[in-house]
Amino acid sequence: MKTTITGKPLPNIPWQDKPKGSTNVMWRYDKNPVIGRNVIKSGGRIFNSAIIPYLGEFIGVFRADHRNGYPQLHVGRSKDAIKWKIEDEHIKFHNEDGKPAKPILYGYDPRLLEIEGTYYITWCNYFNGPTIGIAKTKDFKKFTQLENAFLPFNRNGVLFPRKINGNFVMLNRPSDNGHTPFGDIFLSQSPDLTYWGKHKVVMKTSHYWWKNTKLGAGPVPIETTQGWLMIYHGVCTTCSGYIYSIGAALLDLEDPSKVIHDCENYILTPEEPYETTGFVPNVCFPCATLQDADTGRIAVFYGAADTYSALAFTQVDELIGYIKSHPNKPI
Ligand code: BMA
Repeated sequence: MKTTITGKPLPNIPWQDKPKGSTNVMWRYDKNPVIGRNVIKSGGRIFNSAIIPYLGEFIGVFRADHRNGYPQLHVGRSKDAIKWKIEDEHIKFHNEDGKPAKPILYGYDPRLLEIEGTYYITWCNYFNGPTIGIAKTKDFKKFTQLENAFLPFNRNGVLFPRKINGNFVMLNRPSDNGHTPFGDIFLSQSPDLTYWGKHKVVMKTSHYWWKNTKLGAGPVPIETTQGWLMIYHGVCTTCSGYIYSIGAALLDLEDPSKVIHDCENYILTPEEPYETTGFVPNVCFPCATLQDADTGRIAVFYGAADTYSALAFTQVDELIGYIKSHPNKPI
């Protein structure tokens, strides 16, 4: 059975065919990285960022680590989702009453999506420690910050692109205050983006070594005819630190707390110099995809080595076939 993406055609996404002879199910853009160091005045490194189609072109919310060390969120625009113009000024939020919100101390690893005509950002926000911040915008000029979704500590808050059974649904990853040495993916639900509950465990770490320390949801899940395609990061611990690889699984369409297929293998792991060398070596951290429902093409936008932004490609039917044929088996 051929798997297709449930969504709109988007023929202008970045794309390159798989290199001849490649055995990978996800392959890199040959001109990576697409964002290098020091492209804006305020920040040296732009990575772990989120992009979406907007008015026939592309827009994004980018994590820029500033010269004072704190990450902030910046808007960026692009005609082709490859060459980006990122604003020097970071986003200044308003409260729901229209008054300027208390400036955020830090914001990182944003995810971005549209639900029913409103754009939402979720990110890791300081709230006496890291938790999940939420904001909305209609025009990427005025941003309204909502209440934080959870108590600290939590990271990798990723909303589904539509309500499911009447609720907003968010994947998230309870954590600690530092470089958390554990972490499973949970799911929480809300009728209004303020009150969150009905928490469920979605996916736990695995005995397979590349994902035996912690997991975190990556881009906004992609709806397909076979289930929600959840691209995630899996982490292992080595003598010289964590290694972040990219994995993929399918979740049940009606109850996405149920994993219907998960894969024993990573689909991308740090190999290229821009992934293995940088501020934090050996990190591939996906935060967004662009996909074309007509062809099943998926472009994955990922942070590399906490320093660069990069692109990789996959095709939905091939990827889901790969997940199913390499199951994450229990010991
Ligand atoms: C995680 C987050 C990510 C980062 C990763 C690797 O805890 O802070 O932003 O990419 O560590 O340093």
